[in-house]
Amino acid sequence: MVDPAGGEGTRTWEEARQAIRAGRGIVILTGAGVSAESGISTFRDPRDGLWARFRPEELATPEAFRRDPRTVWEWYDLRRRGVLGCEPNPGHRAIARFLLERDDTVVVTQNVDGLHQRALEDEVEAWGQGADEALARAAARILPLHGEILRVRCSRCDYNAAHREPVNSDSKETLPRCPQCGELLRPAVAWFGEMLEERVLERSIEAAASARVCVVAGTSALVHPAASVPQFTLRSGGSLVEVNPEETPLSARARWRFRVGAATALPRLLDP
Ligand code: BV8
Ligand code: ZN
Repeated sequence: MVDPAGGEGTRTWEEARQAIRAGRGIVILTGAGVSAESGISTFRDPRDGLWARFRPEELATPEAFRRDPRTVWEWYDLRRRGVLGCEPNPGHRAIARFLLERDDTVVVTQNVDGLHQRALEDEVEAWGQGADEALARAAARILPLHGEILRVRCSRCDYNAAHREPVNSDSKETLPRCPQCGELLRPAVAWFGEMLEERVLERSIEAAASARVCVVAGTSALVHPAASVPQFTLRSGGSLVEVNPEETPLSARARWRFRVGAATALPRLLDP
């Protein structure tokens, strides 16, 4: 009997739910697919016009920024406006509720859109006393493996700050400059060919290695080292739950696979 939501069957959903709820130590690895239902195009979604003009592999690199910082900033400014115009979807909200409920949960995200953090803020809005403290504790367990698009950092010194203003890429002179040293500012994200932030990667691997279950949602599992994080859960005897309408290189290793969108599957898997 195939479950109307696309899983292998209601029993399978229940099994996966039990494994997640019973497990001490849960890691949730998310990719662009988790933000797709918020209206943010994924990286490998050929349908979306945005990628017809801009190729991530060509622009999300330090070489592209050195060669043509204006076009790179034009692309990021477009994406930043898109992110600011979007809302967290039920998948982000379910992850946020689970993070708030379970202090043994870590979210390792490849997404730079900040929607996990915003979903947390939305979820605690209704809280009264203790909301700020709960929010801070949960937010510290969201690990932005590839950085954050609504932050900038200096391409020379250690300046790093939140930055949501529109960026005018009309000329090199209108691009944002570092207030400390005057060098060009760049989006505070990890580009292809760049090392990830050491401490964030270490914490992600530590969390995965001690997790009983790793939920892998909305990622094609093609980008490394992010795609190797779930391997650490498997190596220490834990299980994978995959949420993705498509097959991925991790599918064969997943004990449960749900071929439905994250906004449908995550509330069903994570809510009490
Ligand atoms: C590094 C920030 C050391 C920028 C990004 C080992 C093996 C192979 C390759 C490498 C390797 N080591 C290094 C490499 C090279 C490279 C790499 O992995 N290349 C890939 C393309 C082969 N890795 C690196 O360069 C990394 N650096 O390793 O440093 C080093 C240093 C020098 C030289 C060598 C090594 C840095 C990688 C970080 C790149 N930065 N983002 C920005 O965003 O602008 S990556 C970018 O891709 C995003 O973060 C994105 O999240 C990420 C991965 O893509 P996904 O999230 O998976 O998104 P995608 O579109 O691919 O898939 C979406 C999925 O969702 C699909 O499966 C779809 O079916 C599904 N879906 C769709 N709708 C839904 C859904 N799922 C659920 N619900 C839905 N509704
Ligand atoms: Zn500087």
